[in-house]
Amino acid sequence: MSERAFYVTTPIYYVSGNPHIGHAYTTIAADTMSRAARCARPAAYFLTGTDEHGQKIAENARAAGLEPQVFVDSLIPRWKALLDAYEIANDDFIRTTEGRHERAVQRAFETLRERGDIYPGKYEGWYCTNDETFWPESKLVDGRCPNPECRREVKWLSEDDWFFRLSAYNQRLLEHFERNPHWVRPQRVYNEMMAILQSGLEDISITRATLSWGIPVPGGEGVIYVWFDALLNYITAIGWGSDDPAQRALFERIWPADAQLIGKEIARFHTIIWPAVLWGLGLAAPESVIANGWITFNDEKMSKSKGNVVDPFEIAQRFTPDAVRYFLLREAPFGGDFNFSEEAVMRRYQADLGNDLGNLLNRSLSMLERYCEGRVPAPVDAGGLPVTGLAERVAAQVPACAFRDALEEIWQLVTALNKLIDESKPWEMKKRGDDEAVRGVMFRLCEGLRWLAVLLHPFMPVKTVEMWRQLGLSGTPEQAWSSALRWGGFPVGTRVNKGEPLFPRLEAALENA
Ligand code: ME8
Repeated sequence: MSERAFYVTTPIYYVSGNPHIGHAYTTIAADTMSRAARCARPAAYFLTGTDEHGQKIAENARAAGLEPQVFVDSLIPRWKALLDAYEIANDDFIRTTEGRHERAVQRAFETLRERGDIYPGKYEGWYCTNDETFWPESKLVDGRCPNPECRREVKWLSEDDWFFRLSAYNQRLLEHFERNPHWVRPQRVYNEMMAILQSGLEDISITRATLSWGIPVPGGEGVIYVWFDALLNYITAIGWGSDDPAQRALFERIWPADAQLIGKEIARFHTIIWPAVLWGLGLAAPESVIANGWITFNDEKMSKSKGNVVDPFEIAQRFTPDAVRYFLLREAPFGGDFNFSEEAVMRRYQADLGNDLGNLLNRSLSMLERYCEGRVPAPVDAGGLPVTGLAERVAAQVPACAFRDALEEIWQLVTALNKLIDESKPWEMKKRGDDEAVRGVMFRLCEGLRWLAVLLHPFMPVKTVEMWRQLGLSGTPEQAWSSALRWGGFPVGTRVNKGEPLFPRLEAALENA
């Protein structure tokens, strides 16, 4: 087990509008991963933030009649509120308009220029403002942006810019991909990136001579290209290029990132341009880049520009943040697309959470009160419950974003505990006067529920605290898995506090929707 903190990142989101459920999705996945890393490893560090430069934001600010900085400042509270709404436990929040980021980006630019990786040239070509991407003529589709989700008009640019020598890293990238076949996931995205590398890379323009909203090019005209600026957030936020020794020490301690979570549409930036920039700076590439699929709405990608979005605040309020977190991570394998509908959330809420988990807690504690005066009896063995190796399996699945597999593993324990009640029928044991057998079943139920609270805590940080409280346990379910998940750990004689159902039935109107 490595002593280095497990470093997890999300993309930094464009503050060109309000957040939607797609942004919440990647952030929830990263939060779950870092919470699990805090329990399964010595430490974790979790970064998220906002991308505040670029032409699109400048244009939206103009349309709103505001200066870009005033415009982004006005939107930030909403983006930060999203973190509170979903119990996100990030260690830092980086905004690309902060001085610490701007200074370090200029430093990175100067370093690469001194090393000859950045050189002056003339850019002539097409630019898509929506995607903030340069496209060669050969890639355009009917003269428009080739991204199938965009297809907007592109603008012709002809200007003196600075270029990054991406082509020089083509061979090293190919070798890196070949040597590390799992560093980009899912496999489909890895294959797509490999095909781009095999077709050959061209140098890329990394400044915009005619723009003024962005980080000024050191000793030059215009501003640094928004993607070059944005990618660097992952190192500037943890102290690369800082004058503060404590910050630089953080960087030394946690870089390279263990898992960089992104949406699949930005894989090229993160798996081709980003490692090349890092190598140019003499730094290591991240250990893994993992791309989530798209949340769709009526089979179309949900996006700010299409306006077909689900409000993450409303949905959290309706179903509770934990139920939405659970739904998003359980519904589809990470990397696959899936449709978002309230009906689908409701199904998971009622079946998995209400019936399977919530009722299990409720039934178990009711019986404990009835048969054992509400006190946890002495330990007995696990008696065939699927707990052997469970924590280890979940600890391996979560860092690979196999959230759905991990939840399915955990649910085997939920199912086994429900089956234990249904098959052993403690009420009949009691009638027969077999108190020892009743106590055995009761211990297994309580201990199993304690395991569930610990293992589910990274996924559902609020409801598991409530489970913990009802189980009468002290502290919180955020526990080091290696010591907490040893069968038999429930302190004998603990007095439980049966409470309200964990996932109460929701209003009938919604249930019939
Ligand atoms: O691309 N389904 O920012 P962005 C799933 N600033 N995930 C979605 C989603 C959907 N429908 N919509 C958005 C940018 N996301 C750049 C990133 S990083 C150095 C710079 C998530 O505001 C997904 O993670 O367009 C996607 O990659 C990210 O939000 C894009 O957010």
